[in-house]
Amino acid sequence: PSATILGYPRIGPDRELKRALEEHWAGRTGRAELEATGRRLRAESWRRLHELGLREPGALPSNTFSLYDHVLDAAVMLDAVPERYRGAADPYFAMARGADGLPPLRMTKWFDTNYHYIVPEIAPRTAFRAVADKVLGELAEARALGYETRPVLLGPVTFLRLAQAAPGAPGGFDPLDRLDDVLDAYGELLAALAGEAAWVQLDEPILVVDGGSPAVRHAYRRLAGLPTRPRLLVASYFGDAGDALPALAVAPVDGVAVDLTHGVPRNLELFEGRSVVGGVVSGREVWRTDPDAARARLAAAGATSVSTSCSLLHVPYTLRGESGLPSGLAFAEEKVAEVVALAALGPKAGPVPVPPRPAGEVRAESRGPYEARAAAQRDLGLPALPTTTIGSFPQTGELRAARSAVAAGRLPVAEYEARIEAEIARVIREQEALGLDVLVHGEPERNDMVQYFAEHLDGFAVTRNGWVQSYGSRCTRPPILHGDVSRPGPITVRWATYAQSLTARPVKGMLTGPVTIVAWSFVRDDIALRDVTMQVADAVRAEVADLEAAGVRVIQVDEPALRELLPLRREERAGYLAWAVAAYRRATSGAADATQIHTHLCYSDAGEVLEAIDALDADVTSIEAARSGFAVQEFSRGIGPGVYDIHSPRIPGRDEVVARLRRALAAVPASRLWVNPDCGLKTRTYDEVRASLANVVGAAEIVRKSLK
Ligand code: THG
Ligand code: ZN
Repeated sequence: PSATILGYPRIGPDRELKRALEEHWAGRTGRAELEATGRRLRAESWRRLHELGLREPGALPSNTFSLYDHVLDAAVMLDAVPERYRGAADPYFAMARGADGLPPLRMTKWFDTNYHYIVPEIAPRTAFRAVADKVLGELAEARALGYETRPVLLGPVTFLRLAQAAPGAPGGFDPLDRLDDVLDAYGELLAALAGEAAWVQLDEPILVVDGGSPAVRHAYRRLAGLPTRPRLLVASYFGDAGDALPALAVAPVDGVAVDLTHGVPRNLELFEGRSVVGGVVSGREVWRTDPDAARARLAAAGATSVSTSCSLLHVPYTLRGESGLPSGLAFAEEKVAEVVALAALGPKAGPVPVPPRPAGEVRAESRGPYEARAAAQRDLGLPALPTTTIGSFPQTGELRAARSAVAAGRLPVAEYEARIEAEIARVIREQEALGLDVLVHGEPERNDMVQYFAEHLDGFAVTRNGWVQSYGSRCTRPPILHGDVSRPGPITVRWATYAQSLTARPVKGMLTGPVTIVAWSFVRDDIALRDVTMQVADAVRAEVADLEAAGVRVIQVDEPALRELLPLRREERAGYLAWAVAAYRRATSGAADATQIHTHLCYSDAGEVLEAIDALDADVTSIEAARSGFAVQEFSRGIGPGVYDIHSPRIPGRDEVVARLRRALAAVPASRLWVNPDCGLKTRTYDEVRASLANVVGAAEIVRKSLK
């Protein structure tokens, strides 16, 4: 069989695109310099992929590069640019990031990955047309370098299903209502590509989520029925497309790509005689592929080509340059080599391994009832409407410099720790001066919280340069959870107790929850995710116990990724939420009733997970609410609806916060209402933080006086 991949990272092996973008946005470089960096990165990727063995015509994908996001690129390709952005100096970046006075389009998670895309906005009258310059440009660029590529386009059904209705669209309008008009534009694109490329790949990951069969059938009958077009490869990924395959198979598309990493989908026999691209090398995990299992799956699927399960966008570029990592890993380049090797070996019938099943039962542990805990916590001496913050304070340039200096051995550890203590002392003084009730140490010792815990737990490895794009120019370096997780010793206790030693007010210990730690890591796949999460929960539980023993009376265990791990398929969600809640409770239920447990979630449209949030059984939940009409009455325990939006530099007025608190008091009793910003403060400046928190504390005082 032949070898290919569905897509490749684009941020650059050394994050060259990130730097180029940020220089450009800062106004230090022009568009031409940015484009030149893009061209260099594309050329280098094709050269490297060719060198690794993707040599047949059409094996190399093109149009997988993006200056910001491939879904935004698809909107531009269809000219679905909302009118209000058209006058901006740069409409593309205005949609992505906003421009003076113009907020950006919404951003949300790309299926169940940690990548975020820009949500296109579709109106009943959006005038779609083909804008083919990017796709034709990349094709020509590759050809000039000697490569015949396969252009990759986001497919029409996924594009419309991921889009949102434009503001002002009539109620009941669904972007999918515009399918025929979008298909006209795809028809023009395919006609333009007909003489230029033998194959085009249309990405339809939506096929694995749920039916949408009529739209799929209709779309591909029309596109495959076009008189002038390249051959069409429809790519499904991120799961089992079995249910959607019959609808696709009735259309005369020329090939289908399927995710074979967790089994072989039903109904593939409907594609007999056509190309079946077998995605046996995971594009989103970092483990080496078992060649026997992969070959057995290729055989069972009747695959004619070997590929990755999805784009390699979700993994770092290469293991070269890394050290101290466990064996058995493969990043993007190593995965390409696996694809090439498997194609050379070919399929071979054999046993197909099944994914590991979770061990044992999940039981959610519990503490005493909320009322008993609230009574036991009364000696904390908190006023009504207690004020607090979510945990982080601004990270200064000096702190970041000190962290990299100590990592590089240029700064003695004792000197680094002294600087951290000085910063903690400063943050405590700031909070006392502001008059906050429950203080935090400010997290100066942490950069990314998940990275920080991974560095202090056994069973994790961290990379030197394993960056993965999160959105636009932003990246994370996901830790690799490869072994049994355990906690060799206390992690946060020394900083929390140091902070507590400086003040008579309660200091809140700050931990990350087990679900978020696994959601933002690459996780071993030899045992069930649930069982891995329980190991992490035990490590967090031990840290909670040590904090408590050291006299910390308030402990926050954040779970911002609780909703992120929600399975794509509806029928799997309840099962997931049950174990996610059990893991959180395992982490927190060892705490005495007198210890106050807080949690924080970074979103407000909790919708589907609202019950699960309640089931976490935290004494206090802080949640984003500043930007939405969040329903505080849904909570039966302490609740801190964020009183202002920290994602914007705007300082909230005191009266505005008073009004928010009064509105909240209409729905929750004063005994359960907390007063806090809607997220951590690390991305803000001290000036913004001081001014905002002063108004928050002032507002709480005013409202407190008017009680009773
Ligand atoms: N930590 C981790 N994963 C995450 C988030 C996180 N995934 C989801 C969400 N938050 C993604 N959001 C962001 C926000 C900011 C950045 C990355 C992901 C970011 N990164 C720095 C950059 O690219 O310049 C690098 C940070 C670093 O040095 O570690 O700003 O919060 N794990
Ligand atoms: Zn948050």
